[in-house]
Amino acid sequence: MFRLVVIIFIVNTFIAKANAGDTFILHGQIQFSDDGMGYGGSDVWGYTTSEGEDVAIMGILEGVVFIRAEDIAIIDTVLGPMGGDPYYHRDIKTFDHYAYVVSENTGTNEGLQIIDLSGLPESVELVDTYSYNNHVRSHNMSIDTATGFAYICAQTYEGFRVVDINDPENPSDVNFVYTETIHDVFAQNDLVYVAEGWRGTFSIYDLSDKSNPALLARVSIPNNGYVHNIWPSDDGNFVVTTEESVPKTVKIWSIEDLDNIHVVGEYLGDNLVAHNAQVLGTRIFLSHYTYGMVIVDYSDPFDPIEAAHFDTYPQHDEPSPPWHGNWGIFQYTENGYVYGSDLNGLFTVMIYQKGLDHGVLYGDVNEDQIVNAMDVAFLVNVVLKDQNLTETQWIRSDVNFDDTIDIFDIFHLTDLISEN
Ligand SMILES: [Ca+2]
Ligand SMILES: [Ca+2]
Ligand SMILES: [Ca+2]
Ligand SMILES: [Ca+2]
Repeated sequence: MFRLVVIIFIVNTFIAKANAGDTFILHGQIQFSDDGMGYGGSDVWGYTTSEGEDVAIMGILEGVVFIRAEDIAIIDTVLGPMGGDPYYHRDIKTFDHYAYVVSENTGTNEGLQIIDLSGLPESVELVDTYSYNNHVRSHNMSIDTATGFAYICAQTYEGFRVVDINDPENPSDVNFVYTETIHDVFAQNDLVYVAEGWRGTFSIYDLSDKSNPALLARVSIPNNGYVHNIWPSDDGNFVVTTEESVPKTVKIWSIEDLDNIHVVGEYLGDNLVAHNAQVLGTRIFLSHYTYGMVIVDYSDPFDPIEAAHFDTYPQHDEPSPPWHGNWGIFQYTENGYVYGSDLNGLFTVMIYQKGLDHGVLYGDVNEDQIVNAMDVAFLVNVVLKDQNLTETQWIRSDVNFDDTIDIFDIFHLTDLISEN
């Protein structure tokens, strides 16, 4: 009898591990050269070919490099400007079969680089560079892929350019939106979210009328650090902000009511300063400087938890500055890859598989550390028979967090199980 119990326990543990938590495994790395001071690597983005092959695009010392994720093979490098910026800031986005690159540097191929990706996975081609009214440098950009407009942070750090790229090889500036300060921008479906640096604010603009931008909201972050980046949730009900100052947290804000935008949850890694946040589904993907790459589960926005972590900078977890470690992270791939780019030129490919939301806590209604059909059966009983529950059971049964337990929790739990 004792032996049987032990065996069941082991099997249970195994199943629970197979279902709970995110899987985040190192696939491979490339160390690109730095400038001798430990800098050269900057942001990272990705592109999937029509054949379904994932290609990473990373800013390195000499420009941007294209790397096939599957075998970590270097495909091509497009040279970029290298002068005037000790951190070699580059920011990359894609639209149609093009990559667009901005940089803080001046020199070779300066301005907005337009790179044709139709030759991937074999090669890429720099089509042209574009600048407008002597605007050559930029810190960051975002492309609203739904509308074909690029929003490019001004080189003066005072606002953003509105650039029409519907004719992808022939961009044209159509407007300029002044903001007192700016560091980064995110655009989707004509909404433009702006991280406003030392102004201590973020703002949301409606750009449906390109000639008449409307400021929908501007929020002052109490006791702010340097407001570094902002990224909305897929449903647009939340935004996530980073502040590039020790020890300011990554913040999750409810923006459902634009007159009452407020923080609902916070996270901070061991090194006490995050860099960039990107959102996909119930996860926040963080590049977190010396702490490395982090995936935060915010399926319960009030209680975000670390779901996975990989330390790209094992030397230490010290706060910055001096700036070291993970600069960028990219997770919008087709084949489960997540890319990381580090300031010292290190490129990382991880294999990622999302686990159940919030570990196994929510949905494990019968408290046996597994979420499966038994929990659905339990929940059906609860709903049908109006069964009395302990407090813990009640919390776990409200799978969709709406403070009632009903048939929608059963639907939600069934979805959870089928998604995993
Ligand atoms: Ca960037
Ligand atoms: Ca570290
Ligand atoms: Ca269970
Ligand atoms: Ca519920």
